[in-house]
Amino acid sequence: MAVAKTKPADQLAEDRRGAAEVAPDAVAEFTKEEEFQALRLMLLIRRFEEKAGQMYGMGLIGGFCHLYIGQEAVVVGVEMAKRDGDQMITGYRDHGHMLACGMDPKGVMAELTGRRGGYSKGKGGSMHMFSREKNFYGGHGIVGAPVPIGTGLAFANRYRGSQAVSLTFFGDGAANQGQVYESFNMAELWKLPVVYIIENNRYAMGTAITRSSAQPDLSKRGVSFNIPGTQVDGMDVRAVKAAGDEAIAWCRAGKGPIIVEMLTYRYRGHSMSDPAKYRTKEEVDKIRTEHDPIEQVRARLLAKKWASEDELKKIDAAVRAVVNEAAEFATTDPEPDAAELCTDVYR
Ligand SMILES: Cc1ncc(C[n+]2csc(CCOP(=O)(O)OP(=O)(O)O)c2C)c(N)n1
Ligand SMILES: [Mg+2]
Repeated sequence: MAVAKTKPADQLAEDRRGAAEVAPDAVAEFTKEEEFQALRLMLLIRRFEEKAGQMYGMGLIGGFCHLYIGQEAVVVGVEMAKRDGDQMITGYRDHGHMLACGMDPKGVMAELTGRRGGYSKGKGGSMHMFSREKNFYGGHGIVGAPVPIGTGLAFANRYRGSQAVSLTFFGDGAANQGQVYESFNMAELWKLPVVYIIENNRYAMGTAITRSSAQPDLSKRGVSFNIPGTQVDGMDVRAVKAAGDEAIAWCRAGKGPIIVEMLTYRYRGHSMSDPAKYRTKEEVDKIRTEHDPIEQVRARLLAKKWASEDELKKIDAAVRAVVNEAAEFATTDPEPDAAELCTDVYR
């Protein structure tokens, strides 16, 4: 059965002058198993990020820390569409992507606290983690940088004759970077298997998209390169998965790159040091109450009687236990040995 694909209407209305409306296409409903899978993974990211925020406040995490709270449906829907071997790469708002790829929450949290058991041995921090095993290629602090690298991954896939697709994530702010368009040109010219996933959370640090972008419909950014694009309700994990399925199939069929603009929202400031004074509390509250990606799944599970409140509480408790265990590890694991200072360093 199909359901109407809703868009976060208020999100589009005032901020997206001239933007194309999201077509009310039908989006396939999730099976019971898919709803639970999405719920568990989105909850893991939400609880992990809440804990990271607390630990940052307690001085246990140093350096930059950009939380993904509010955007969970984007990476989870894409993860549900991807197959073994497909790669993911993103910017600095990256903890959700790592967890979605199956990286160990302990290793991610320990990297945030700068401990030995962290993915970069405690020397990389929030923005610099990788996992060849899980096909996660970072974790990049330079805005726009994942785009040429993700395009390079797609080139390698073509060159090696593999069927893998590069899932390259970047933000609305990054979409105005020059290197993005050099990458688009090469990707279409060589028909590279890359899905460009633009996480449009409406802000680049404190700058709203309408103040920075002449064309705020970012799905159209590939027009001059003949790269097709779609706009998706990035708060509805079902819509994200459906769009991911289509985009990945497009790439695997050898048709070249494709752009998927996910309309999403971050609830917290840009980073832990941002009080977010450039937007109203009402704006944030409205999205949280009307479009929260996790609440949407919970509401459907309850309405369909696929789960009771009690069962949902148990799932949340189990997820919290995993996150607490990660936090415990990240605060008891030793710091790297001083001798590590000069290893993994290019001279
Ligand atoms: C090349 C470069 N320019 C500027 C910065 C500083 N900076 C860090 S994040 C950011 C905003 C990017 O916003 P967006 O792409 O929308 O991603 P979001 O933070 O919303 O996830 C900027 C300008 C940077 N890290 N790299
Ligand atoms: Mg942004």
